[in-house]
Amino acid sequence: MIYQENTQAIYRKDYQQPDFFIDSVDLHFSLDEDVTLVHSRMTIRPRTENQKKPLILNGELLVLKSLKFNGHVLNATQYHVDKTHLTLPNVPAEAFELESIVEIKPQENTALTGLYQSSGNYCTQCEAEGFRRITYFLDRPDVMARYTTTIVADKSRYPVLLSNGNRVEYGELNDGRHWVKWADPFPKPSYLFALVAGNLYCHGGKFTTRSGREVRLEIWVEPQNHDQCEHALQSLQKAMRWDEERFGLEYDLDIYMIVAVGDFNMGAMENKGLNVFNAKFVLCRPDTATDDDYEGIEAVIAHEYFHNWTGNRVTCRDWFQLTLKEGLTVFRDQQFTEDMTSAAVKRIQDVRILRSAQFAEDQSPMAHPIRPESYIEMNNFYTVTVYNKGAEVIRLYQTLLGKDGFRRGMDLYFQRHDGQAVTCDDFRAAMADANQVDLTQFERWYDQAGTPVVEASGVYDATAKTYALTLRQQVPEHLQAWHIPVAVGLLGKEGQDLSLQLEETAPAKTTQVLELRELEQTFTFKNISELPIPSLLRHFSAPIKLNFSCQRQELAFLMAHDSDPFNRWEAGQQFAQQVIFDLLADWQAGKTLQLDALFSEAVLKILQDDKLDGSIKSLMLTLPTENFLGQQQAEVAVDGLFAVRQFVLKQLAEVHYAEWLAIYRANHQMPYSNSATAIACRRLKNTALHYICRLDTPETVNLAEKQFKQSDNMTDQQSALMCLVNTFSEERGQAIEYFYQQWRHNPLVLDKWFSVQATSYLPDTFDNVKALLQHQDFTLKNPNRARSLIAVFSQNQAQFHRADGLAYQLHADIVLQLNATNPQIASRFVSVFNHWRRFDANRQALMQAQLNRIIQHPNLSKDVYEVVSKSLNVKG
Ligand code: B3K
Ligand code: ZN
Repeated sequence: MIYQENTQAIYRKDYQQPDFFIDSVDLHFSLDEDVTLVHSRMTIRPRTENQKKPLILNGELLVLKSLKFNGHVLNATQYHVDKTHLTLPNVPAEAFELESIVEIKPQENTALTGLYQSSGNYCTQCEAEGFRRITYFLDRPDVMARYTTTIVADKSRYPVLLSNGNRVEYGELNDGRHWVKWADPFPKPSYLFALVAGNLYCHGGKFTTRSGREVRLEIWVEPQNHDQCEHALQSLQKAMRWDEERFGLEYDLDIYMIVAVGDFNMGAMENKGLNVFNAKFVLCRPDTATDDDYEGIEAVIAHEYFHNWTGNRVTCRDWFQLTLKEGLTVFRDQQFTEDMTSAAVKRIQDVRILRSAQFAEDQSPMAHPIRPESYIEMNNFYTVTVYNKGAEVIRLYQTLLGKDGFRRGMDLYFQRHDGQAVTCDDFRAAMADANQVDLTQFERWYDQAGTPVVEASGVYDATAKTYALTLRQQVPEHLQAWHIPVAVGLLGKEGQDLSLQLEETAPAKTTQVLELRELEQTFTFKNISELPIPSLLRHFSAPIKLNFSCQRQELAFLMAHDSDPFNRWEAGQQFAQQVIFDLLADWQAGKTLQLDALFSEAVLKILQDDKLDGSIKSLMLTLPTENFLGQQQAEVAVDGLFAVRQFVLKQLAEVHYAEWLAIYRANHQMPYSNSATAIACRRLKNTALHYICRLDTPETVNLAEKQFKQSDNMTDQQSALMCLVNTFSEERGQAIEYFYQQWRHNPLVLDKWFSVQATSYLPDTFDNVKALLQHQDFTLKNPNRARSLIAVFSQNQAQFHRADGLAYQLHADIVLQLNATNPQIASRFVSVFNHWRRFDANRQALMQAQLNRIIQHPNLSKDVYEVVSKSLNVKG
């Protein structure tokens, strides 16, 4: 299904308003096993009077059957069709109606964009540019139309027919088919269009808005999954309530539908009134889904719901503005989760993702600002930079303006732009105007790629009782200083927060937000009566790298005392990192390794701290990942990092064995529930089990095996399986087989079975992955399954980056296969090679060879072409 792709870049600076608008579109789908007919009738209006512009509609993989202009059939000389457009050279300068009939083949659609089939049901994915694979249209977000949609299909095979808005009419035909007509009263861009047809079960509920309107909620799933919907429904209800309370935003239609499908390229899609979801983010039951799955579902349901205002009611003018809706909506879902669970735990998890994935992207040839300047394939820009760094940038507004100031900005944004397609500048202007502040310099967060680096140093003057903190940003030559809020606290000898005053008149606080705008600024705190230990960048107040040289004693102190839980965790991570890098130097010099006693003692203090919440404790006991550690190096020391990290884990397991066991036992008794307390117990217990199992003795294997067999929930079962998979025991193979037999008929759990094996750090992992590729249940056609094995393995640093390059070769083979069937997934997978320049010469050469092989492949999709050409730095 690949046609010769146009690999020309599109630039933000070239944006032009559309020449035509489409005010309304009436769609009619006739779904048949062989071909689907799409009939569209559009009312089109030129943007300006007397304009003489051709009408150029987007369309791909469509077979045009007929075209009518104001009711008259057009002959082939009156229009032009090519692979990507339908052009009408002469159209009048007033409103007209255009009617087309096209043929499409959803059952052959393996790219999963446009209209396609999943488990025999029909569904759509139109963002970013999939609608053009359904019918000819002005497929761009600044063209907003009112839609009506009629779906006709066989009643027995497709009893459920859904689209956006309200169901307005329905009926039956005498040939066994039936039809339903939907009308969406809200004008929307084409990327929010959705259609679903199939045999689906409805888990229903309701929500009463604060103004008293009753909204019907429907979760649609394949019938066998009927008992896995309640958590999704409750998550939706919580999100709806939260958005009313926090932002004053109410839902606007009488019905809200979510459909779970098994084959989906991403997490979910916020289509107006009819979200389509990857089943992974809907379905759960205690025995099939982990605690992290439950939290993921709540977050993604909330995210898509929040888009109804940030994305749908106010949408993007063009795709360069993607972060306008995504950064903002991710920020909103993060705040929601912080409120529903624990602010500190959520913040730590978000920062871990930001650092491991987004900071890495900033170091790669695909680095881009949150508002990119150009793209070849838009789908390549649904990135951690646009999403997660975008969310950090939104958080900066809130940190600078306060929660109330941020809310004032949001209110003004909706007041000004409801129903419009706007830009990031419009958002920034609303924030500035509502708070009467100047946010000109703030635009650099949108313009400049890269992670800002800030150096901090402090001077205490005992006589003057002042502490002067100097912050210096390292700004690359072609860039300018960022506007960075740095939240700061100072700790006294007893670990207490000191009261901080910057100016005589300003109120004293224990955390002050300093605004760094210049290359270098010094902030002086008064009345500091003892030498303080600074706690910098509290709650991770900006997406930067902060360098501040800290003694190990100070890190241990912060780790034990900081009142900011994020920084308490951060101190532990920095401490661990220092320890690991020192050991690495020893390892490289061939010396015997010995674990730092102060570090081991600091870990013990955490283990014994009864006041610490189990979730935080478990995060504090988790070492930085190999991926993250590798990023801190000029050249990733693949084997050394692996060896040293394993050494530290095993040492900690041995030295504190009694404590781990005590923690395990104390937390193992708790019966299953979905409460925060029970989740915290499971997290802590399973962290302990992982350490215990490092010893790989008959007793530790036995402990894991018992938990594996006896647990009544997937969190515990999966954790135990992961422990066993990393042992050399006989029980390992038995557990793998047992789990397979137990769950082979549940695709989402079977994905876990593949993933757990792909994450193993045993030396046979690559061979095992190769064998799993041949497994009867493995397929590249299903994105979840492909990710569960291939993407997961490619993140297993030591095993994927084998020095013989065999894993690279296998990975490239798979990328080329996927290139022909699902370019979006292929392009995601190939991105792991973006980091090739960060490795040693041997691995560089091996990865580069694979990239060269890929780029020479005929019929490369533009998705893959863009990533690989940037990676190799190919011009043109
Ligand atoms: N807006 C969609 C992502 C669409 C990705 C298209 N390649 C999901 C989300 O961010 O909510
Ligand atoms: Zn989103």
